[in-house]
Amino acid sequence: MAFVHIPAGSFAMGSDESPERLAEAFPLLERRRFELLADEAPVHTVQISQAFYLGQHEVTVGQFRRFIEASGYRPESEADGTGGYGYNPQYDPATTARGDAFEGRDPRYSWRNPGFAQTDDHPVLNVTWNDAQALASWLSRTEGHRYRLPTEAEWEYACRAGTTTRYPHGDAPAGLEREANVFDQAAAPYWPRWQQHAIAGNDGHAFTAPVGSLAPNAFGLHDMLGNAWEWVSDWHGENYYAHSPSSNPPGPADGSVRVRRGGSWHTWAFYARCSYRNWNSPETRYTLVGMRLLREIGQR
Ligand SMILES: [Ca+2]
Ligand SMILES: [Ca+2]
Repeated sequence: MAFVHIPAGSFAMGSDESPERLAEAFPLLERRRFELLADEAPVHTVQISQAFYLGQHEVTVGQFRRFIEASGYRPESEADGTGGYGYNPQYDPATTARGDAFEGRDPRYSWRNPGFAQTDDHPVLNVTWNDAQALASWLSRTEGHRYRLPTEAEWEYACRAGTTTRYPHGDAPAGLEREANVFDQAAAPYWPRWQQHAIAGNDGHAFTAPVGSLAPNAFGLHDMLGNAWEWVSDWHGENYYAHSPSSNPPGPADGSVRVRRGGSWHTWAFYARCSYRNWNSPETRYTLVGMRLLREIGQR
């Protein structure tokens, strides 16, 4: 697993763009979507006081397989017998109560199979927050360094890499295709009803891309935006930014859902902004959700 040295520093976390401004930038989206972003505000200065190493890439299928084989750990999608989610071109979201975009849960789907082809170099999907904890604990035990998920603040600091715009390259969705595998012209033909939400560019990948296929950010990190959503360590707190500590905020002390960041290969540009927060219960596994690990500096 390749890691990149991320220096200590400070940055402006979050976004307080008004619904009006966002509506101008994303004219195809309904207004209610812009009014559900209160958890991104206020923008606040955060100090990251310790340098750290962050995975240059999302954890891959091959890396996860080596963990499973060496440790004997059973991922939740297999251990509880309910499986994960997957892409099935015959599946119709209208047939389910929740209207999920993907078929599941179904034991046919797991980290081994999200319904489309993945090599060992693609990001692992259908892994839970608890699975990520298990991988980090096992690596910490076997390698003599402390591995963990990044905090939400560490993640956004690393994603922004010194930038203050919606995306590392700027505010416009145009150009995202060079740095992020998102819902683009390659993906649109598979999802005719959402075609108009695809970015105008083509990133070359209808589904996941092998990690590191797209351009890195200024820290040298690949796929922080797009490809697979990434679990972070924090519980989600709707009002957390208003009172979080300014130095190394660890997230709320408790909660019911864990944050994931960065969007995925299936995500519209609006939801692939650096500041966007989404969340799920820690045992959620999904076709779009993977992880990236942080390694602390020094011996444990
Ligand atoms: Ca794509
Ligand atoms: Ca990602």
